[in-house]
This record gives sequence, C-alpha cells and structure tokens, in this order.
Amino acid sequence: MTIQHSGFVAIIGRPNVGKSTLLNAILGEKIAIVSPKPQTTRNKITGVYTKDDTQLIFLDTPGWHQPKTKLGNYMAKSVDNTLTDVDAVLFVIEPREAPRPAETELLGKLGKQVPVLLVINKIDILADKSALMGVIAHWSKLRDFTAVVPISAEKNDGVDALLAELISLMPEGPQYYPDDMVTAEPERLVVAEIIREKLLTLLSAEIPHGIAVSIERMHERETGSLIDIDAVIYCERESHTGIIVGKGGAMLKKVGIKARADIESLLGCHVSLHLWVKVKENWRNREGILRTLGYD
Ligand code: GDP
Ligand code: MG
Ligand code: K
Repeated sequence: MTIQHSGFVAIIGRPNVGKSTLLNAILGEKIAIVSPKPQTTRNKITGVYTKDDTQLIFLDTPGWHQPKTKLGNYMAKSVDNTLTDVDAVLFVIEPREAPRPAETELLGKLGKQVPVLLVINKIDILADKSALMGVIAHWSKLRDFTAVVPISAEKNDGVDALLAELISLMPEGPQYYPDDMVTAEPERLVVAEIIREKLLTLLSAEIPHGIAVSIERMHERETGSLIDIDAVIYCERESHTGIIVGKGGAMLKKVGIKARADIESLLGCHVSLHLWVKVKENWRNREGILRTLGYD
C-alpha cells in the first residue's frame, strides 16, 4: 500500500514516566533502553511505525535535566530541537504526579499549533480509577490538549487507542523510511565508531582501512547497571585476523580496554564488551554488507 500520511511524533516527559516503554509497546519490540533509573535513554532514538497508508516516525527524547557531560548537553539540546517541527507531541505523565515547574515550563514552550496529547501512563498502579478525573482536571488547566489518553505502556493497555488517535492526526506526507525499518539506532553507530577508532590507532597502517565494526547486540541487564555489547570486527584477509587478535590475544584485549572506557563514559554506566574478529573478503565492495554495517 502506498503511504499517504506521515509525520514526526515527539515523546516527551520527565525521566521514568515510561517513554521508552511506550515506544517499545508501539513498535512491538525492544529498541529503546528501559530501566528503573532515570536518564537511561541517552540518545534520541528514532522509531518508525508503518501500517496501511500511514508512517509515524517517533523521537524518543531523553528527559530534561542538568547536563553534567558533553552527552548530557547534547541530550538537553535535543529536547528543545525535537519540539520544533513535529506533527504531534506525546506528553507523557504519571497519574500520581501533579505538574512540576519543569513540566509547566515545557508545556509553555510548545507552540499552540502543534497537537499535544496528554498521555497518562501507568494507570495500572491506580487502585481507584476515578482518581484519573482529578489528574485530568489538574493538567487540563495547563493546556488545551488535543486528546487525553490514559494508558499502561507496560501492560499494553490503551496503546492501540493512542495509536489510532495519532494516526488520525497525521498530515498528508511521503514514506520517509522503508517498511521494514523499525529504528535507526544512532547509539550503535557511535559505539561501532569508538571501537573502529581504537583499531585505527593501535594497528599498523595498512590493515585499518579494511576494517569495519558491526554491533550485533546491545542489551541492558535487568538490574540496569550493566550493558552487554557484542561487536564483530570484520577484516578483508585471513592474515589480518592474527594481527588484530595479537599474540595471545594481547592486541584485541588492548582495543577492548580502551574502547570500553570510552563507551562507558559515553553511556554513563558499566559495559561488558565482547569482541570477535571475522573475515569478510571484499566487504568494501559489497553493497548489502555495507548497509548492514551502517555505512551507506
Ligand atoms: P523513561 O525514562 O520515560 O523512558 O521510562 P522507562 O520506559 O525507562 O520506564 C521507567 C520505569 O517505569 C521502568 O521501570 C518501567 O518498567 C516502568 N513503567 C513503564 N511503563 C509502566 C506502566 O505502564 N506501568 C507501570 N507500573 N510501570 C511502568
Ligand atoms: Mg527512556
Ligand atoms: K528510565
């Protein structure tokens, strides 16, 4: 079916209200990092939802907070950047929270013309559902919301109704991304670049150009304190693998230690990094592989 409607949707809200969980529920697979501690979402993750004649492109912004690092700075900026030029905003709150100054301020910053949906998440924690009326009355004083949608992202309750509401709001527009694309995970590309950079600096001159790094897995453990990363280093010749691995694995170990330090400071948590080396002859000339590796 040809895409006739499309638009960009920003998901905003305080840390821990369930923005990533909601995005995952919409897309039906785990792409954003969800955890009980605030600020786990370090990058603006673009989720793409394509159904029938509509394509929605989601921007999962980090919560606003005082930036402590370069990355934090970027995140704070991305909240503002995301709010201009979107077709709809999902303003996610928890039912037990009255508006905080930061939220009031942010709502004030949103243009009058952009549709803002008040998404009341975590309604499963409400023992008494009639409490919702009070929450809605309270928040509605701050803005004329296009719709108010109570949901439980975790229990996948009300998410379909929210999607239907969103789809009805999308303007006419083209297909921006292929049908099968769920996300462009910028975080993975940055991690791959860090590993490649260490290889470039530690290895002798002629090999590095024949090297590509692919992140096969990035998974946050349930405890939220550690991220496992599996990465494959592709080289062009069998003879190169020995050089990359080094005597007794010494070179690969060095690359791993240096890369891990950078990745940990980028992500702000502990990382368990696993590196493999594989040969892929002529990978540079093969379009399909390049695409898989994120180089197109
Ligand atoms: P974010 O910081 O806004 O992206 O929030 P997350 O999606 O990372 O979720 C923060 C915490 O809230 C996690 O522990 C989630 O499991 C939890 N959570 C998210 N949605 C719901 C929900 O609908 N109900 C309940 N009870 N917990 C939720
Ligand atoms: Mg998040
Ligand atoms: K979180």
